[in-house]
Amino acid sequence: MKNRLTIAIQKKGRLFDQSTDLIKKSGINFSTKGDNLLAKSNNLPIDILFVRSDDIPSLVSNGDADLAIVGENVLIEKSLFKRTYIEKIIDLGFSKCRLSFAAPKNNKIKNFNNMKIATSYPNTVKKYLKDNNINASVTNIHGSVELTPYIGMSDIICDLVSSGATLEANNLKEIEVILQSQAVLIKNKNLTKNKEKIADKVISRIQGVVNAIESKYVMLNVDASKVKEICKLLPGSESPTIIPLEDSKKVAIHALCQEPIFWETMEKLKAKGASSILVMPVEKILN
Ligand code: PRT
Repeated sequence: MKNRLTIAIQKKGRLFDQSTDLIKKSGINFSTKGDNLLAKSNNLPIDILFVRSDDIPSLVSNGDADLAIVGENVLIEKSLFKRTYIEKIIDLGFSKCRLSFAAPKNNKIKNFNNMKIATSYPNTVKKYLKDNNINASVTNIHGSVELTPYIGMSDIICDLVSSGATLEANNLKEIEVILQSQAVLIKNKNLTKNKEKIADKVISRIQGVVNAIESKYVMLNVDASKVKEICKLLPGSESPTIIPLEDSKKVAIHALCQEPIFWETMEKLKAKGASSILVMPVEKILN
């Protein structure tokens, strides 16, 4: 594997689909068969490793994987109090969640002093307690954190929340968010020159896919006298293209908008006199 770049992604779970999708959209062809732990790309010198996301930070830090996709929550938990050779490269914008304290709904909590806290993120929680001068005990538990207050194992928990439905189903209320997280692309800091070259290509392609996610290509027609007003309404567009139309009073405006276009924006464009407003998805952007 000396001259092939290794990218580690989660084997199965919440990150798997979007991680494989992102890699494939970046033009790295590979096929996943059954329970294979390794897939070889057939168009680039790249291997994909399928592993547990918990193992990803140490694989990258040790150089067994060169790049990886992992939740930032896991990266922070594993990197606290331990020197790692990992660099965060890109916020990928998916698997967004937060690490929060939560308590049984009937529990009136004033502060966390002397509390028993159950969590799967002991390092992150201990750092938060230390930074905030809170004296509490932390118990590490890998699953079913939400049950621990009911069996007397904890007073409060600190767990990942996305929709809040799990807390609600377990009669718990969110008290305080201590970390916001999303999937991130990480890289080993000490790649060989050859691997660095391949990594640069992959990183630039992944950035191109991520940039494109929120971007839209907008085309519309408008009276030439309204161009300035219309351009002001196009979010995140640098320098729109203005094309004369057969009707000499009118022009077409084409713009790459690097922010979402909502119905409200389209309605405002229409109110300013724009017509034939087309909003199209963008697949990749290479800046
Ligand atoms: O791969 P490995 O087995 O080591 O990891 P894992 O078991 O942690 O995997 P998985 O697939 O559960 O989570 C992978 C990553 O997804 C996490 O590290 C986070 O970065 C991200 N993520 C995003 C989440 C959630 N949202 C999430 N809601 N991970 C877990 N949850 C759990 C949470 O722990 C709680 O039990 O979902 C429940 C709460 O969800 P809501 O929607 O009810 O609030």
